Amino acid sequence: MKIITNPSSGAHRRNGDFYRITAEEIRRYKEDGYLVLHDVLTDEEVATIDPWFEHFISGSEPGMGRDFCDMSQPYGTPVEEFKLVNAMLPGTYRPEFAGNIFFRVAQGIADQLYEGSARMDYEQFLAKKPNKAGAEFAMHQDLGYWPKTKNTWTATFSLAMNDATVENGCLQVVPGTNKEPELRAHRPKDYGHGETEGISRDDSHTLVIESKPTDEVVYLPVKRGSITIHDERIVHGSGGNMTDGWRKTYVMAFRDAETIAEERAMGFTHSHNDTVDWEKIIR
Ligand SMILES: O=C(O)CCC(=O)C(=O)O
Repeated sequence: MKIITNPSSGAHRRNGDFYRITAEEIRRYKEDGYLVLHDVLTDEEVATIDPWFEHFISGSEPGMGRDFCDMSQPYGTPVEEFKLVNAMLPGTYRPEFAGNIFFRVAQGIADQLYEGSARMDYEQFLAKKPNKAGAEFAMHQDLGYWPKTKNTWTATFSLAMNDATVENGCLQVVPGTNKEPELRAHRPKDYGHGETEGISRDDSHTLVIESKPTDEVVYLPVKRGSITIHDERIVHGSGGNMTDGWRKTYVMAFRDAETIAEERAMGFTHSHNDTVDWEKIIR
């Protein structure tokens, strides 16, 4: 099992809301499609997000529709049976949460990666319940979920709200897949019914790809307050939670301002309540 870390990063990189990354890290991110940065937020800073996280993951925010769902099971799964709890767009539902410390620090890192054109596109809270082997996030490429746009670059930040470990289902990536010339085929997850015929994105938001025998997974465990960043093409996902505790992460994606405008013009906001015609806008 290969575990990737980045010991030279750490709290010494912070100055106010700014977290400095090195030219070598920018080069590596562009080459490898992912990056690990340690101690990006302090424990106290993450603690300011904790109550929001609990509020959304417990399903306490009213009126979310499909934006409160399980990413490992079909829409309509009873809440008490959720394994991989997903709350989309927390700062849209509660604007007073937008502009939080994670956003401010991540924006500064995104600006270093993409020289000033990066804007926040969407965010989500993900939480794997304890002892849920099925709380897997199926392997995918993020671009496989999204409509076709002229520009595709994306930096997706994932802040560990608690320690993410191999055992509780931390992020896994397949290095090199970010350089594959073609995006892999994605299909709706079949939830064990044995066939995907007739299953659409209206039934299942979760998409899956076929893994290749050459795919070599590496694991990105990170402590609370540390982050991973991945690009839009790298094959990634995460395993089930085999521990007695939760795994909690706060995902925030940055894209070019024009790309976001293009998405919105298609009616695509990353809300699972969007009523886009996938046949028309899928890549
Ligand atoms: O952190 C995870 O479990 C997977 C999240 C993911 O696939 C993503 O942020 O694109």
